[in-house]
Amino acid sequence: MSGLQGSGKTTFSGKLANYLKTKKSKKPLLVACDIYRPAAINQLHVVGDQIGVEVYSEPENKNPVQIAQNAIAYAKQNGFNVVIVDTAGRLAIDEAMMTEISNVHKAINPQETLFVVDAMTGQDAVNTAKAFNDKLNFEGVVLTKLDGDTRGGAAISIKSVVDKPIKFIGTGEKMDAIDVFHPARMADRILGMGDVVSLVERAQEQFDEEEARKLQKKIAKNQFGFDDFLNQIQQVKKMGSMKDLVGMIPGAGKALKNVDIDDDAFKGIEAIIHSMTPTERTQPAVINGSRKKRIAAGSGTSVQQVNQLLKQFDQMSKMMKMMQGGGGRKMMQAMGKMR
Ligand SMILES: Nc1nc2c(ncn2[C@@H]2O[C@H](COP(=O)(O)OP(=O)(O)OP(=O)(O)O)[C@@H](O)[C@H]2O)c(=O)[nH]1
Ligand SMILES: [Mg+2]
Repeated sequence: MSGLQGSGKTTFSGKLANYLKTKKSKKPLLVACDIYRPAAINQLHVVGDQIGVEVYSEPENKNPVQIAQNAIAYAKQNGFNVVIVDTAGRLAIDEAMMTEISNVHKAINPQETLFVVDAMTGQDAVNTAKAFNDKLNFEGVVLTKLDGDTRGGAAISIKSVVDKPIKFIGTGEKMDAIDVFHPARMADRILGMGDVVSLVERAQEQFDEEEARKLQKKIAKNQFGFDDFLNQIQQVKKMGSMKDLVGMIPGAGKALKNVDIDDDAFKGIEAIIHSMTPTERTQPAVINGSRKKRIAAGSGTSVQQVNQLLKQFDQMSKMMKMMQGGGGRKMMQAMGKMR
């Protein structure tokens, strides 16, 4: 096991031993080669006790190469068929420590050398992986702490930089929180995030600061009218089709897979606004019964639809006004009433 300090080597060593013992009927031996951190040996013993796997350690020996070699000999004599060597965490820039792990590696010539990396470290992990790979030419990667918010985007980068497979993922602190790596699942996970990123990017592309400032002034002066509303709809439409946009919301794509999203959800609203006179657009209050009838007829909608839009517009205007005043609490109250 190789990797940075705190990446999860010791925890994963335990998880792997447990996995091999319970799922693959192996008899593993854990080896404590971290001679630096005072409690490291003890930590591995605690892990070993938890899963009922023997731990080989030499508390007095300060030579990890020797300890590893002795452990292999001990394993051979005592009927173990897998030896898992836990090593001390080290920085890739620490030459002495990198030489040490390289020496352990050469001395015992393991069938598999795994590079353990904390999924939360992001792009830094890529550089580290490269440095360790240059030294050890490891067989595979273990991505730990994938139970957090992290999406594991670094996984793809590591794969492409060192061209080594990700073999396992760690998804928790407990000994059974280990999974064999499934590329498809990871892709889903990463794409879930990537789409939100593109959604935000698209919104930013359409966002015009100058326009936003003007709009803010209008709202403050209570001058936000249907023309501005129409404008906002155009902005949203520029971001792409409704189906595309909804698909970018994590989870929504799957949930709404079979739901037909009307790509022109705004069509009716636009038609209604287009049928209003300039006065009606800036002062919706003048829209009385006969005007509503005229607007409905002109837009090919019903008076009911016109009413609905007027009501929504009214609520929206009120809400915007409150946001301007910084009255967050008032707004929440208003929203409560709306429901
Ligand atoms: N949530 C979560 N925590 C983990 C996971 N793997 C390890 N940890 C935690 O991360 C911390 C560091 O784990 P260790 O296994 O001690 O890491 P290490 O690489 O051996 O650390 P050093 O020996 O100090 O270099 C511990 O608190 C672990 O419980 C994981 O998959 N998920
Ligand atoms: Mg450790």
